[in-house]
Amino acid sequence: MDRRSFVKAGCATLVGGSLLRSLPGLANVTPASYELTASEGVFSFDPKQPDATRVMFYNQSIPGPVIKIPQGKESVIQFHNALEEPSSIHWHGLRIVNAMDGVPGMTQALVQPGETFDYRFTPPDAGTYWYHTHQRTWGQLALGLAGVLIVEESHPPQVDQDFVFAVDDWRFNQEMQIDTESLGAMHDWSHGGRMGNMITVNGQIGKTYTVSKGQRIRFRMLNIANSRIMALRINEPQASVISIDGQPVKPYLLKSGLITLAPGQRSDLIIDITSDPDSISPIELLIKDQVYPVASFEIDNKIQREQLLDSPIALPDNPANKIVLPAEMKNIPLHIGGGAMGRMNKAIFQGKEMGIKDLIQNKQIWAFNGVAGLPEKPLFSVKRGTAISLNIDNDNVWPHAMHIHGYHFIDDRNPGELRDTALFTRQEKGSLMFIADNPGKWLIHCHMIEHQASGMLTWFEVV
Ligand SMILES: [Cu+2]
Repeated sequence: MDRRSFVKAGCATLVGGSLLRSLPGLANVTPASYELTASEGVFSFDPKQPDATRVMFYNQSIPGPVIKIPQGKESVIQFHNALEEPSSIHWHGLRIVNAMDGVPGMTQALVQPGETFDYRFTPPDAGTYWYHTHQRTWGQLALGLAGVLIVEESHPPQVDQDFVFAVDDWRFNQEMQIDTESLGAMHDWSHGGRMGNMITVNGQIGKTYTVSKGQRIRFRMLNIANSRIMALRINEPQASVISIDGQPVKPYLLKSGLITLAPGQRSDLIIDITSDPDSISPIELLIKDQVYPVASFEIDNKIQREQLLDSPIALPDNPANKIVLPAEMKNIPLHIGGGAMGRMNKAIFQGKEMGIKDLIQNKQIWAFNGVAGLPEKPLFSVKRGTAISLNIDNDNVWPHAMHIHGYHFIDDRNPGELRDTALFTRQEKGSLMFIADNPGKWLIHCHMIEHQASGMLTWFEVV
């Protein structure tokens, strides 16, 4: 490739002439620099359909541009708010300084319309992460304010292609517009959250990935939906998990190609394509006993190699992988109550005990340890370096995706992996264990965003 076509190809990765800007060649002296502008506008989820849908997006793209930043080096992401309402950006899964965590009223002031905020941080761990609004998330995320963030390894495994698969769930009305009338519906908030009627991958209905037989691909899968748990099936038998929520794991082959991602969760796969040339290998979403193809590998007529690669696929360890938990930990019980068909009849909200009718009037229906919504006092306050075991009792009939800001934890139900978001099914118990070594104020919340909005959030402090 000559320099000119290289530059052209490089530009083609900037979705829709976006404002994403990097400063190549200066990375060692000046931090990598990007601009993200949140605005309202129109977007076409189906390129064949002229119907444009009103959305909120970053850099006029859904999802927002894939931001690639280096591991262990400072990056600056300049956020411009061109919305008509305040916003902020949270960097999901990144273990960064508290002031950059993007939680309005806790780690920063709201970014008002017309304002700019510089997010400046050094990600310690490589991997697949994402960014999204953390203001009125149940509305702004449902309208599109999310994107993928990749922290690049200095020595990534050799692959032929590196793909992003960001699956999302939208509720459209008859006019192919996002159903905004049902935003905030208490029925959704008290049940499983807002479920959509249209699945997209990378903002497209029926996304296709062109691959060749024998190719090795890296497949970065993310669930960026408000509330839908995605049970997915890859129809390529040589698909191995190499990382979970950004952190490397000992590679293992997917069983029957099945992978479940709760909202907020990610998994990187290495897939060696075995399907024959000129065939289609669908990626399916399973809902009860129904199967919905949501994307596909289109195998072209070339053969990359006759024999599949057998070179190692393991990722290098991140600093997060080196954390060793002590035998003694501070136990923090976290009882989750409420929701439809629950037994909760009262909870404390904004310092006042309320019956269920008053709670619902305040749009609250869930409680952590009997407290709905963000409490004034933290769930716990500890000295830096304290080992924590957050003992979760999901005492209700709904699944929840529990997310801890700023940390990765070991889940005693799957101690071989690190996560930042853990799924609890109805009545399930489990302990999320980590060392509270990063000072600041950090949120714990359900990543079914409607549950977060209706009570499921609290915070802790590390001093
Ligand atoms: Cu939940």
